[in-house]
Amino acid sequence: KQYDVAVLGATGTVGNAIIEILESRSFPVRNLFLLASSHSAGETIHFRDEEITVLDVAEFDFSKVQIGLFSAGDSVSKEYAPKAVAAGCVVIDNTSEFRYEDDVPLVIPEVNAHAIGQYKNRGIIANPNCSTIQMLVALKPIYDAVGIARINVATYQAVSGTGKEAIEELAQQTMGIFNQNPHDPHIYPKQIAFNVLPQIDVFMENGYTREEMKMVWETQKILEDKTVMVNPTAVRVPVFFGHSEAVHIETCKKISAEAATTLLENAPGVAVYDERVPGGYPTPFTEAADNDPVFVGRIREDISHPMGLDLWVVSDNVRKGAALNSVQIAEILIKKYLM
Ligand code: 11C
Repeated sequence: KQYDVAVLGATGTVGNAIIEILESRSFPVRNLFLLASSHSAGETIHFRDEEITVLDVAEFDFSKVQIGLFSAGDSVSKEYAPKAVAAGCVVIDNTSEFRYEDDVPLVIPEVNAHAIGQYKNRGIIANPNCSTIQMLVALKPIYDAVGIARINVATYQAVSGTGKEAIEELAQQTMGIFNQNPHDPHIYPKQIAFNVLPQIDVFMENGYTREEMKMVWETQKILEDKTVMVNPTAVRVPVFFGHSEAVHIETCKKISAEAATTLLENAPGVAVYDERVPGGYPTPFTEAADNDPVFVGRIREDISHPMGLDLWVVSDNVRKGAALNSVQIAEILIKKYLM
């Protein structure tokens, strides 16, 4: 069976990756409709053997499609997801607009694919934040085996998480430093080139940023476990593609580094790269960018805590953190529910 699919946000970083992944994974697309704001309508994007013209979402009739993959920002999803659902389309939404609503499933296929069936509630399936996705793909096998009481995580997040203009800002600032042609910050509050910014998204009343609180809310929702304590510090680094995370967990029962490694080697979506020699660990540029797995290295028992385990988790934030995760959800949706 084939499906008519709309990609909303088609000209963005995640939208581009969704289109490429639909093609490379041979998703059974009959007609692909590429949608964006009126500003980007009229551009063309290559898919299979065609050049497809991007349409203005405001003029699109969603009854033409069965599946909508949305990644154009919260306010766009807020406006168009209900319209698409009313027209009979199932929406897989990459924004945070519906993630925290109880009747909207929040899904990482390797972690909680069973929740996809709840799409019937509202016609919407939410895709988690990229930093949550890679962390939970790595932690789920350990959570299942020994339980996790607490997660302490520091992230090192690439600028592609912000979008195309941030990629441009890092490139311009980097070149500007060598050409003595400084490029002032526009997208970020301070220079990102050759710098590190301990702020992603806005500050909340409790002193955490919204990106950090997303990791707390989403972890508890996806694991269906409010007892898991999460303490994140989210940091933007001058990397183009691939988020890294130093993850420190306290398990409920002791697990050795060796046993955790064996679990991770057999876990779906995970690639263990942990050689304890110079360079024997995953990095965003060399391993993660343009690849699908969540890479895990530096697996070791925490010398400061009897139940502690440390991991280094790296993944392509645009692919597994967004586009690939959405397409994987769509694959399960069609196989299990829409066939
Ligand atoms: C970043 N994690 O790296 C963000 C981007 O809630 O889907 C994704 C925001 C989201 O800036």
